[in-house]
Amino acid sequence: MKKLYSRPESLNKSASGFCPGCMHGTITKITAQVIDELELGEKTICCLPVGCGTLGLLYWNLDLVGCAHGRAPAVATGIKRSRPQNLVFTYQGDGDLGAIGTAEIIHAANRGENFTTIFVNNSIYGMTGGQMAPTTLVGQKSTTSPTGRDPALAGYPMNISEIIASLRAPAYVARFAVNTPANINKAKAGIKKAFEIQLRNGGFTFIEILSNCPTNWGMTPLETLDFIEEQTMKQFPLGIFKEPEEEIDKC
Ligand SMILES: Cc1ncc(C[n+]2csc(CCOP(=O)(O)OP(=O)(O)O)c2C)c(N)n1
Ligand code: SF4
Repeated sequence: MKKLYSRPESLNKSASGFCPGCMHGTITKITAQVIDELELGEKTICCLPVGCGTLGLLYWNLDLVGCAHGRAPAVATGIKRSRPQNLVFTYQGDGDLGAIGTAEIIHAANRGENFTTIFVNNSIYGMTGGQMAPTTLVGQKSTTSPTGRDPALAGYPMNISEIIASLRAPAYVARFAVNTPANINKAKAGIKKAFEIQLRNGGFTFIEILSNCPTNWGMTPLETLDFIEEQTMKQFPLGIFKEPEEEIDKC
């Protein structure tokens, strides 16, 4: 019988330690599937963040670098410039990328560095217990905004993809979600496209993926998927914000 589904080669055979229902596991899996499909497992270097994505140190069967909080784009810049033959990507949460690491991601994008960032936006600091992030929705409760985010005190959520797409250099900037099987497939296609652009030296590619945090949102996994559809997407609409001209010509 033909085997249709198996664990990607780019993942280790360890059990997941992500919380039950957390979509970090799915995003990790689809990224590993893309690396397998491109047969790039031996050539890929992943720069990991601080946050729940750090757990990837246990899961990825790739060359890995654990980076200081928010600094993965700076590390990826050095690696890709010195090893242009490798596929290089960062995997970062919204606290890591959109708060302490804002300078690193904006300037790497502005320089048009030829690596890919996978930005997992679950609108909260997951690993540290659910504090407000720059991406927390207006009115969304967190441990540091127990009555909901108040723009008068904390400002409005930051739409990082739109900010990056406003820069001249980035090649491909898109936002996906992983709340339905169809959206998971689209996110996987977006990751593949970003990697393919990098492989032909097309410049900086940025994939934002709307995700969840059942533990700190205080919801069941299924409730979080509805929340993404009904609330998160209002603030963070899905779409392609920037793509290479030749891709647009093909459409
Ligand atoms: C320099 C530094 N500051 C703060 C921390 C504490 N810290 C660890 S993870 C984290 C937030 C992670 O949130 P996010 O990036 O959204 O990832 P998630 O866990 O939600 O996937 C923080 C603030 C740290 N480890 N290092
Ligand atoms: S704390 Fe949140 S983001 Fe982290 S593994 Fe658990 S559910 Fe996922």
